[in-house]
Amino acid sequence: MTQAYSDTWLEWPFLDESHRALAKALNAWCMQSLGDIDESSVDQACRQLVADLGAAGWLRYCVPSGPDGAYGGALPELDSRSLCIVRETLAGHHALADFAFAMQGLGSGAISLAGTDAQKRAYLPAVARGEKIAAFALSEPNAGSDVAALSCAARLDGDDYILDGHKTWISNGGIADFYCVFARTEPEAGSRGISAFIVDANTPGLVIEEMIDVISPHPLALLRFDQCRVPQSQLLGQVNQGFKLAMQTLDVFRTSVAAAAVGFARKALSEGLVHAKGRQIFGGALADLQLTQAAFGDAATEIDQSALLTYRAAWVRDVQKRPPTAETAMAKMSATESAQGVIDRMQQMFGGLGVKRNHPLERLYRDIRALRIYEGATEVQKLIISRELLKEKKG
Ligand code: COS
Repeated sequence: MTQAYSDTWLEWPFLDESHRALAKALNAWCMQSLGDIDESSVDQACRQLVADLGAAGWLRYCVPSGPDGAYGGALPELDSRSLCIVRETLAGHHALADFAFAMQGLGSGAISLAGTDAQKRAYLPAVARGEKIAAFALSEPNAGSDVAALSCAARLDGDDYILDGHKTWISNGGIADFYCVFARTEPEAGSRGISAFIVDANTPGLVIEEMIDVISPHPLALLRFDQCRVPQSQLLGQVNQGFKLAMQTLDVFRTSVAAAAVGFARKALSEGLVHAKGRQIFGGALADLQLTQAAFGDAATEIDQSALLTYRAAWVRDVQKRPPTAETAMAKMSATESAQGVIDRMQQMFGGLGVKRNHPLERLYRDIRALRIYEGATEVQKLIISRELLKEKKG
């Protein structure tokens, strides 16, 4: 039997047998387990998804395995290609499932990269089992793209740090068990005066000030730190090195945002193809029209371009073992921007149905939008790529 074209990407040289097996096994699990998700409460739906993904073992790809498996991960190191395969596959089934997986990884990523052995043992196994929900708290009302301008303060008081300030757009805010919080430990020192902390959700002084409703609803909150006392043992990595830790964490997880975008785009194309073959118009099938065929030609090519950039970036980190900063930024920018276009074009083919509430294309149209913004907007990715190039050419 000839292989379906839409599966051939799994044969690309960036991936190995373990990735191919992972994609197939996860896809089979999704078909069985992600059919009926009760979304009447997104908070409850996400808690349940984290528990289910944990029980099935998929969250083990969010953390490293550690000595004698002590950190609970599937592999010795975070493997970007596995993270991408999981997100692309989940995104092709349900955006909330992708979200639940992604945030376990991003929310604990700074611990995986820079935590002490004790911190890793305390948090990572529970993240991998789906028993602790993780969150990454970097953005502030006045510091999003310009994140070095953040002002949430952490000052040393005896053996504790005291945190004061706000964090916003915090995914899993309100349902998380702990937050990796980036706060200013050195006033006036810009990016060199930021440190990271693990703050347990029940710490007095950590207040969920507002739950934020967005077009593709998921748990999202504005947090307030009000004299929030955190022991020094919760400092994550070196003092004043938090900005670099945030950037390194994003270098890993931004690639997986690109993969999720590819998953959404593939789903849109697949829905469009089925629809165009069945829909009768002007005495034939919608698929017979050259305008329809042109849309498919563009969509399939853009999806492969994005997927190639995505798995190239993941491979650079996993196999070449060098920081994939520029490659990741290219993948994130290209995949999220082009997925929005692919989804829009496929939605157009459905006419009125495509904008009907909860039609698969209507959902995808909303689900993709935030990916062009979160974990570094497209405009920031352009800056990152260009800085990497200019660094090489000293004027
Ligand atoms: N890995 C390691 N170190 C990095 C790094 C990376 N990917 N990127 C930057 N750094 C280091 C730099 O080398 C520099 O180090 P020194 O102080 O030793 O010179 C330091 O961090 C500051 O870097 P830079 O000068 O480039 O910082 P800027 O303030 O100009 O910020 C951007 C650069 C815009 C790229 C950064 O703020 C950014 O990524 N913003 C988007 C943030 C984001 O994704 N927000 C969403 C939050 S999650 S939803």
